[in-house]
Amino acid sequence: MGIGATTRDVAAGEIPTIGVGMLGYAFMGKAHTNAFKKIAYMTWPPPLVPRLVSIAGRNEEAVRNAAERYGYEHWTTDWHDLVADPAIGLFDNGGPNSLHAEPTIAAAEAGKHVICEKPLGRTADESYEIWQRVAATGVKHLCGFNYRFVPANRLAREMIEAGELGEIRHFRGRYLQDWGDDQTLDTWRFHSDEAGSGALGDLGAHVVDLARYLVGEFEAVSALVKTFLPGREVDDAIEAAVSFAGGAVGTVEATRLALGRRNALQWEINGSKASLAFDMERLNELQVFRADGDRARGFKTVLVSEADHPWWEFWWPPGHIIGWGETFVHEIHHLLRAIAEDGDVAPYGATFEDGYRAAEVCDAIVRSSESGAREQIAYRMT
Ligand code: SOE
Repeated sequence: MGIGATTRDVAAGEIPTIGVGMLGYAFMGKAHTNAFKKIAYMTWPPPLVPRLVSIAGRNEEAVRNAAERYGYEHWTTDWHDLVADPAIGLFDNGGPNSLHAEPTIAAAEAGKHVICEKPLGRTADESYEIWQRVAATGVKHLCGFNYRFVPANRLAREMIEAGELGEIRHFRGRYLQDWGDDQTLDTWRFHSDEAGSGALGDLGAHVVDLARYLVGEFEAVSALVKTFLPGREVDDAIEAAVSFAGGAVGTVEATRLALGRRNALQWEINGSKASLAFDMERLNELQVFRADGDRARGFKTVLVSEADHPWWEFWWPPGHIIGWGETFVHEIHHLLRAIAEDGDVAPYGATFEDGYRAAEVCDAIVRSSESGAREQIAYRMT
């Protein structure tokens, strides 16, 4: 029996590749690399085939092992090598917050498209500089607010855009984790020089971005920033009462001390015609309430896994649910398509301007906690 030759759906070589340089091999290096590899065969045909050219990290043994594990062609302990490598067309920054600015700006100024994990910078000032310097180069830029790429959250955005909720009156969002209670843990996330802030930039920024993505721009915040653990340099929790430019009001909360809540990014939106609610620990489900007079009315659970649901053309038959890691597949696919087609990352992906605007809201939360007053949100424009 002959041995069949594999014939690709498209002639070999028709799908261009893009060389990837990855800064960071830990949590985000793993999540992003998993996405790069899956895009090549699960989002068929991919907009571009990611080629894992090189990975950079501070610890030589760890980064060499990561290169071998994931299949990067090269590894280095100096991120400058990624910026200088002509084979790299996409620079992916998954490093600590203190290492977001310089490498990302350098990569963009070397003509490479860039993705940078959230928070973009440690402060609004730093985020603004990153946005401005990178935008000036003309490369595509995406800030890693991956929860925009949960199918349920994209479906919610599309329902809101279609007017199915009516006038939006409330947004209440909270990101609850509990690993912050582990005082034996030594992570850059606990050091103010490396992280900038604690739960605020790490978790609160996600809530702020989702609020901007689903409801719109913030108008003002009245907030408290709280550190519980003795000797901790950064905040453990934030609580904010917020108003939106469109008239809605609500709350933003983030904590690393909600014992029992492992990764509970939860939001609820109440409109004049309907309400929606979501919980990351049940990420395939969207809770929907329609005030349409139905006697059996009440929140219903929509399993967001139908063929016509966002990104489900990549996956499985209905009900065969996906996981947290797939949000990065959707996110990076979105960027690769923008690169391949010279399209826009906005409005469904977060650009560096979104990264800056989230930082401006986070800075206002800190200012309000210090002043005890409500702080208005004012964005610096280009
Ligand atoms: C915090 O532990 C963290 O890793 C965040 O930094 C990520 O942004 C979030 O997606 C998961 O939790």
